[in-house]
Amino acid sequence: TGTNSWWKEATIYQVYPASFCDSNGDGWGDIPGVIAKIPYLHSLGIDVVWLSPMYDSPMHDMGYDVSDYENVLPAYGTVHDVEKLVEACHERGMKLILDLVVNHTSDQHKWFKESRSSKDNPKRDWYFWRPPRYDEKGNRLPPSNYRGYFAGRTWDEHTQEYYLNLYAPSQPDLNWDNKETREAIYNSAIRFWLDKGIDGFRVDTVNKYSKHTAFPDVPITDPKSYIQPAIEMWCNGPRIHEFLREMYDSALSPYGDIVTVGELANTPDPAQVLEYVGAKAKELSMVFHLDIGHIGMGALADKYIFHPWQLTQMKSVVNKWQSFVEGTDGWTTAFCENHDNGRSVSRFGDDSPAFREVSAKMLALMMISMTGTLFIYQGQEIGMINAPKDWPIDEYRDIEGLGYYREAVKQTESGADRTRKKKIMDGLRILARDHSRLPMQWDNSAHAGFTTGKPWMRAHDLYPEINVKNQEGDSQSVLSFWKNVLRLRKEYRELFIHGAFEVLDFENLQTFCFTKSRDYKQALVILNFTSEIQPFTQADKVSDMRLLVGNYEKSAGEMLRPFEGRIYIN
Ligand code: TEU
Repeated sequence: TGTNSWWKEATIYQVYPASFCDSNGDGWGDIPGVIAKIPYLHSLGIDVVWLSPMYDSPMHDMGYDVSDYENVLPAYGTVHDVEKLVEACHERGMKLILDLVVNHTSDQHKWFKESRSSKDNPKRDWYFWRPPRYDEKGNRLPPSNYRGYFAGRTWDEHTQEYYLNLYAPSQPDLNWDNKETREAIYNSAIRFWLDKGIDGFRVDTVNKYSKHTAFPDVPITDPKSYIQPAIEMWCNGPRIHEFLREMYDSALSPYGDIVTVGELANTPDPAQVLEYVGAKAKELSMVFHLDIGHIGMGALADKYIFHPWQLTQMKSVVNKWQSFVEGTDGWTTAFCENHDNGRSVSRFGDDSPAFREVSAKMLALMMISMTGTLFIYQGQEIGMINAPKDWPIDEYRDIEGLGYYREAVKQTESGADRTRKKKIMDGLRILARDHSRLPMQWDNSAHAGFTTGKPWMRAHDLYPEINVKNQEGDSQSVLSFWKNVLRLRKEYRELFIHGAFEVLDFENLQTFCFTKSRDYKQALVILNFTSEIQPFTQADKVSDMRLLVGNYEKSAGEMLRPFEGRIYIN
């Protein structure tokens, strides 16, 4: 994790393989499809492709349930296809990173099948098995009262014990406390792919590998339920730094300056984050701070209840992780979309026809001026928006969203909470993970040009209007805008990628203004987050600056137009 590492200035593009490009008409995106689009990504200005899981999997959680780390899901292609993708990237001076999903495997992984086969199987201890408890009436209870992300604890009929799963029952948690398990993970999931020439990993659920293995009950915070939120039982656990340091030393660093970006949950304290990403820590290159995705979400079990939010929330989140790098040896990330969130235009801008393009460009201006490694999610570069509000729940596919929906239906039907079903459905329309998983919109042919077959998930109704092909020939399009500002980000890298961040006029609920500075150079970024005209409160600052870029064609005026964004520079 050196100071001048290549990955600091890289623009990384996340490909969600199921939904990107289908080359053979089976309705699923695939690796040959990704290879075909490498020239497109290159022309956009992308340096690194991050491929979400393409491993073999029963696909209960879209490949975040891996049944074989050393094979590729047949619908996506073969290991050889991934090797060809590495080559295609390297030929153009680009790099490829994969998703490392090693907190859990699928229950179809051979390790788990062995582990569950008997109590004395040599791999029994590779997962967390515990006997049941019983209440006064003799009813069987799980070993502890935790609520997982998608489910509770899971009973195994065969060996009459429970196994731990923080996510779905089909995603049993691996036991990292077992040295043999860790070695198997390093060999199978890490070295196998680094040996094929990939350039690093996005590391799924990076701070959940070390559990409090006595599994004590947590205090009851939700008296209505037996299961309780218990993130403190697995986030930043007792041995986590030992594990990550070992993984770095023995599996990652032997391959040189590869990049690792961890997905870090529930770690609000910057000092604690530095323990993961400080150069001296020798654990990870950087992490995703997920707070931006949480804007407008409920907490824990109320995740999918939408809460109207204020711009000051966004400002404090951005400010926190932008300022994080000042005076430390840590690095940060900049992103506002991924496969676990709704589309940024729909959440933070306005996706109505009048404003969706201008707000996509305004958000692009915010992103390209952020310190840290920049991540773009597929479709963000053309301003893709959430699924239409009138789509019924049957169009949704995500295990998590559907889990919340079914729970809400039960609560409403039983009378426990009559408004729950409506509240969750309203929330899913904005926040569901499905919105980002709709097929990539390439052109105006059937199914957005994503597939010639029947897509696994319905294409957006608006693809005839919002698609790559329309935008490629249009110098005013969202896509052309992104190309331009990604280039400017590199040209003024000292300011945008490395500059010191400062918010101006923090309390203003309509506009987000900040500066990026380095030595005597300064950029002033002005973003109107509303669909109304707003006063240009920073007018006095720009007399000795010039307008570098803005998202309106006609030159800048005294007032800020709806969703107007401008960057001035001295
Ligand atoms: O997500 C981990 C995670 O805990 C969340 O931040 C996630 O957004 C989820 O919705 C929790 O409520 C990662 C992957 O990004 C996600 O797609 C997987 O489902 C999950 O791990 C399990 O592997």
